[in-house]
Amino acid sequence: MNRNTTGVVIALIVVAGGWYLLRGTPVSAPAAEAPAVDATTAAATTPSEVTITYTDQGFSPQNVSVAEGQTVTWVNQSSGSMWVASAAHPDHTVYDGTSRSAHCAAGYSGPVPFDECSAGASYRFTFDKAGTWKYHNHADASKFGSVTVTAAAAQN
Ligand SMILES: [Cu+2]
Repeated sequence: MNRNTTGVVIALIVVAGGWYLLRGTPVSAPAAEAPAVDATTAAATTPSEVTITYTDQGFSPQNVSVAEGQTVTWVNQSSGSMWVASAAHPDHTVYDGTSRSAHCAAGYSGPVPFDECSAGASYRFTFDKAGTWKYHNHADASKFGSVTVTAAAAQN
């Protein structure tokens, strides 16, 4: 008798709990926000983040343009290693003037270098200098690309 009663009580709790949870489920997902289209900012429609994939064929897209302050993410989908680094191989001095032996050293406290400093599955870098910055895969310098950073437009 006690077992039966316990079973009934548990069944009721499960049913009531399920009803409660389902009752709280929205019937439809909230509508996605419509992208704001503003002719005055048409030139600045670059997404806030740009993703570059690295495969056995190289970086894709190979050349991208971003605005100052934007972040680029590289994702390794190749069968080998990816170590994104500023030109020029092997010292990687072009972006910030410091060499790999300096900016990849333990204890380095200067500006964040455009150098992954080791191979990894993905790498993110935020560009805060205008210019065209060439980079390559330090683990396979025959693979390269560029990021063109345009100065943020002055706001009136
Ligand atoms: Cu290199």
